[in-house]
Amino acid sequence: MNNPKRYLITSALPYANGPKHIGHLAGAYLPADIYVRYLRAQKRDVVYVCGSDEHGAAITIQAMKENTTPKEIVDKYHAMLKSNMADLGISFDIYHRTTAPIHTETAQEFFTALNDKGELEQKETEQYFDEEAQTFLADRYIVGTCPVCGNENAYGDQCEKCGTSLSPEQLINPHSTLSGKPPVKKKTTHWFLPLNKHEEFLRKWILQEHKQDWKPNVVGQCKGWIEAGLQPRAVTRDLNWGVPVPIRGAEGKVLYVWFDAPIGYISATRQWALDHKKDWKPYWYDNDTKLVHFIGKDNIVFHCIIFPVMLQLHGNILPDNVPSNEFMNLEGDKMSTSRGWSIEMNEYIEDFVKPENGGGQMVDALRYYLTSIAPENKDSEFIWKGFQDAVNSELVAIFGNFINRSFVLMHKLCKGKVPAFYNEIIDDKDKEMVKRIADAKLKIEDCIEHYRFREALFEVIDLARAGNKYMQEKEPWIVARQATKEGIPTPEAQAQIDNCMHICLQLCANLAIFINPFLPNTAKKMCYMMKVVEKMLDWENAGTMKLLSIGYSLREPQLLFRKIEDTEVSAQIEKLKQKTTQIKSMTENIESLEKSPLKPEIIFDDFAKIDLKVGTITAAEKVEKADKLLKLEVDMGFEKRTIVSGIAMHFAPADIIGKQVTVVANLAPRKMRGIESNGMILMAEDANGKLIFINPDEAVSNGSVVS
Ligand code: B3M
Ligand code: ZN
Repeated sequence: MNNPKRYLITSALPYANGPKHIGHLAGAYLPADIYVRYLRAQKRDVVYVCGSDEHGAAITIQAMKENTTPKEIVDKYHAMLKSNMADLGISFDIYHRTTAPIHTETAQEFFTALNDKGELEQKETEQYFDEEAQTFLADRYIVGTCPVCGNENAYGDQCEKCGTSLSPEQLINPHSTLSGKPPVKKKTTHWFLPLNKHEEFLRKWILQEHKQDWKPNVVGQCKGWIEAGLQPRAVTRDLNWGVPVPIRGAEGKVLYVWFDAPIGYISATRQWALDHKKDWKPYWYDNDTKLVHFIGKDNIVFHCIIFPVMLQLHGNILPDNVPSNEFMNLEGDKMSTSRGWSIEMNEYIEDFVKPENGGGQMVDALRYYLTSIAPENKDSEFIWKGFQDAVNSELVAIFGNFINRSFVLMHKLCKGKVPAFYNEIIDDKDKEMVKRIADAKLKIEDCIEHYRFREALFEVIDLARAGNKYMQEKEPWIVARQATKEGIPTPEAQAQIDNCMHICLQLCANLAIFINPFLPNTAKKMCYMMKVVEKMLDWENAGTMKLLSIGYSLREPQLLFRKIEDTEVSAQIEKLKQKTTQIKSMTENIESLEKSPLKPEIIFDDFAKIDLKVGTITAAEKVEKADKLLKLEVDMGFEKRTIVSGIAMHFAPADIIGKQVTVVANLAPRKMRGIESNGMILMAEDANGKLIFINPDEAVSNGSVVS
């Protein structure tokens, strides 16, 4: 679709269930932002919407993990994601949320419209049910072995290891994530979207109409789905968190998160229109709107098959393209927040974006590296050393260097002003450079319009590289030294210098326009240096040599990028390793605790028989010929006790004197190695066998009762 009247651009709505990593950023947000900034520079009518996906089991399960409510979870992570995206320069026109009332209304209207048209099928089916938790188990509430790759932790809706989309029935050895038990089957009613009825439409729309302009991986995945035979998909769930199914008698049921989330694009557009006194309808109903969904590859089926069927049935426009990205790995392994092998957006912001660490230029440094390794056609890999190389040897040494040299020389050789340009003495090198700038514009446009952002960025860097080469060949500083009269360049020499510097400075201005969609902070800084308003960055100005007026004085150069030090690289790699080991040992701990079985139930009276009291260790010594035993003197407040404890392998006597401990005070005396022990000290033991004293949170008087 060329030259549409308006654009509606979306990025996948991230689940508000935790921080998101830079792989997400590179997949669905950064490319969309580059595209949108480019369109805005072109003065197109464009709205860029996104927001938090706040429904579904991803949220309720996180709430359980954090021992809080789904509402608290989405409030917390929505705020975090919104501010992280803003900090990294993602310029949404609106960052909305699916718990907003306007979303509920929009999603319910959508469902009702389809249902009233008879496009949904209501069916009673048998679904997995957890008898202990008294709840149906859908999606992430059920795990089992993936029938495709054998991953033992595949969810009821998807295997995250191989990406296969699943239904709970397909899982081998299914069990509930709530109780850990195998589920039973129970009858329940749900509404289904009969995808099987729309195969013809999908075949024609994707496999014929978009075969050429969509990415091969997207068309390929869709083809796989269609060929495998489309099945009716349940669009409702038995859950108490989500958009309620707007039908009487459907209480306790909500819309499936993947039904309501993409409608979030529509509700976000509605909210944006309300905020800006605009009409939202053309964006979703007028065929002259170009709708583009930016997503990661795990979301393809929802954006290319299910949502389009919904849109078509509802009378909306269809996406013109779904430029999905592959995954970005990290230092040789899959990026994963849960395993700690990731760089979370908030971590990068914390480590690099604070003003003292670089601020906006470090946002641009990340945007640069992520775009230069964007997983546009195949998985790619973030390597800290690669980040350092990209910044130091491309941004600093090529782009930053050209701008800096141009400004320094202009101040030195042209009195800090944009010099004149003499057509009469233009040579082949000048002509070539001027043409190169005009060509770059066309090339960059072509790349961005076809979602080839890496290539577009390389073209910008190549242009800066060409600028360095041009300057190096023209050597204006040598001209200034050689053809002088009384230390001042001759008029002929100055004219040559002026021509060269004029071209270099116009190139700087062009580079600001070209780099702007990718590195907006850098473009802004360049505008400041050139003393031009940001309006100069309008795309229509690019490709020309008339951006800076002759005689206009420019500022001193500023440093555009700083170098990344080796120590920063090693610190980040160290941090990554520490994060994973920490998470690994925590999980092992939990697993081993889960494995240690509970003793048989006791009644209160059993417990009440134990007299627990706080005491302070006043003396400690090793028991002779007993490696494990320490003889302790414990001040119990009402008396002093001797207690023999098997902790000698864990503590040095000197280290525990003065510690408060909990003592089983009415334990019958027992002789150990000839010493009578009067009581027992309580200890906790973690999965690695480490012992920790159980003591009061604050010092209490000895003899205090524990109950
Ligand atoms: N929240 C899944 C994800 O974060 C989902 C995307 C919704 S887009 C409408 O991968
Ligand atoms: Zn799998």
